[in-house]
Amino acid sequence: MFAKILIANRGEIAIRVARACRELGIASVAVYSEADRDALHVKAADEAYLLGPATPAESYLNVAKILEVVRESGAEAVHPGYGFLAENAAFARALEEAGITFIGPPASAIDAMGSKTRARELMQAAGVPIVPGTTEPVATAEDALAIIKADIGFPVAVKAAGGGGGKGFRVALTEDELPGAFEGAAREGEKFFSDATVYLERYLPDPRHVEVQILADKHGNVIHLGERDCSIQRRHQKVIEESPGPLVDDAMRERIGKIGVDAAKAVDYVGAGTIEGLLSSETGEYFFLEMNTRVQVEHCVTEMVTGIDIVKEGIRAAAGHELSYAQDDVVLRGHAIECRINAEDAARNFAPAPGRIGHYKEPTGPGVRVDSGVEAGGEVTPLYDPMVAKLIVWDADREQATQRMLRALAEYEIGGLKTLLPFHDALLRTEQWARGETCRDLMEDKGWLKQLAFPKAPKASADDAQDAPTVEQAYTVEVSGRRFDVKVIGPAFGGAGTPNGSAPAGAATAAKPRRGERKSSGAGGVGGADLLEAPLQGNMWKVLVEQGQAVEEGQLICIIEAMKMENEITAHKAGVVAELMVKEGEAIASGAPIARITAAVPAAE
Ligand code: MV4
Repeated sequence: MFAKILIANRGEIAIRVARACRELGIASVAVYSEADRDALHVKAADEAYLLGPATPAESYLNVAKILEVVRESGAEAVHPGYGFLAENAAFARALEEAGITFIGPPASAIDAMGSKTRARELMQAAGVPIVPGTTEPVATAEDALAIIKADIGFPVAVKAAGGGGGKGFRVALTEDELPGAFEGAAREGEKFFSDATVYLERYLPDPRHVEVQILADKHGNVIHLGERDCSIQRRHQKVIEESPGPLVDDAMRERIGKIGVDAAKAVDYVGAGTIEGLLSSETGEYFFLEMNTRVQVEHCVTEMVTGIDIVKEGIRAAAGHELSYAQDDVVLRGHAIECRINAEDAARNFAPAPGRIGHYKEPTGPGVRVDSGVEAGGEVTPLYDPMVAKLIVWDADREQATQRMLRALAEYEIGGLKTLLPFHDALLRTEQWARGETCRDLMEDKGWLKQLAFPKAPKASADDAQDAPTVEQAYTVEVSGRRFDVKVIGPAFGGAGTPNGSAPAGAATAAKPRRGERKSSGAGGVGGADLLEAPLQGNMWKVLVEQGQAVEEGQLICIIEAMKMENEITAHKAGVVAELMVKEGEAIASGAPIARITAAVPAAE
């Protein structure tokens, strides 16, 4: 076994790996950026090294610097966690060449699965079912139309070959939508993966995202640990995961498990990996989508129902050990659910909500597991993933696990910033969740989400005005040299004397002007009321309007990418874009002007 492992990651997954190392008697080395000097993952490891400045490129993605720390620390192996360098074949190769073990599959397997067209070709050859479509890249929208008419039919999914996880994914329901979908997928592929190549798949209506957990060793043993259902997603980001899948019975588990094992064997996989696929709820067909060649965020639900430590098995496999389990040893017991606790505001389109964590208390008790990367006083920066913790519960069945999750969510106290805690609470109380549906309608419905985050806002302001407790405040005032004692009696809102120091949610939201919304108007038409400002810091990913264009209130103006999320910025009023102050690709500060929207067509200068 390794004596020392370097963990090339941060946050909850770095802590998860450090814990596995401790249990295996392996020394752990943390690395950190300047922004993470006081981070929890630094304390979780036996030693820690500074990589560099806060930006990922200068720290957690800095291969040269990480290799230097590997040498300096004397680590024999590197665990990449997920994200950052986890699926970077060049990094795996660089370690291999330096005689260091990469805790993951061989670089060739990362490469094979990295190109989605190549992966589809390989899977087809291995007898793994893929969504009907092309395995060859499609050059133009005209070529695509010919293939669709001959083979696939509409609706069709257009996907970037370098993509994955929903980036570069477009749908064309009809022929009219094909050129836009094709260009969109190609453009996004170029932007994110420097590869404009796209391929086509038949679009499946409302499928379930079902994935298979794989473990493989260097002796040719490959097993599966059953499935996870991750159908509850928002903009291709998973929000809630569970195991077993609500629609999967033993026979189906055996069928899709075998598909997963065949897929892993086809690329000589080693370690922990996941086959992602789509399960048609209509026909029960299961199709390979892609393979994630790393440990995943949601591995915990599988650990809870199988009792198998996936991270420890991955480390043991990398060290050349045989798997501790045969397929027959794997039994799924009970039901596990995971809620991702992101620092996001569900009411504001899931906008990132970075900040300093104030009060902090994690839930405990029977069947509850919290994998978190934060503590009281810790800073959540917009530079990294918004997921601050994962709340995982186990119970005998889905219904009881849901009740246990609601209990644990209620026990979880996170002060100082907005999180998805109230969102999860509301979602798990819906009929759709109880029936085991995909909740696609709920995830897309903006009105429902708004209601979620401010459940009592309109009612509270009306009720509280009547029933609010009153406070008395005594002042001494001086008028013309004479002193008087005065008492002021009024409602407890907003002033001193509110029980917990903050105004009720309804009153506070109503009173506080938010960025990007109308502000007090200056003189003339060029005042603050015209200005649309960036509600958060990030990167200008897409600008959808041009100067001089007429816009409706609520129309999409641009998309800012921050903390790995796309944030839609909409027009705060109807009018004309008199001035556009932003460009695609540039960094944007919080509060920076985006556009000036005036009521009338701007006069010629
Ligand atoms: C699809 C699809 C329908 N048909 N592909 C790709 C990335 C992943 N995050 C979701 N992806 C989808 N690919 C074809 N051919 C529908 C989705 C999809 C989805 C699938 C299952 C559960 C939730 C989903 C949410 C959005 C899109």
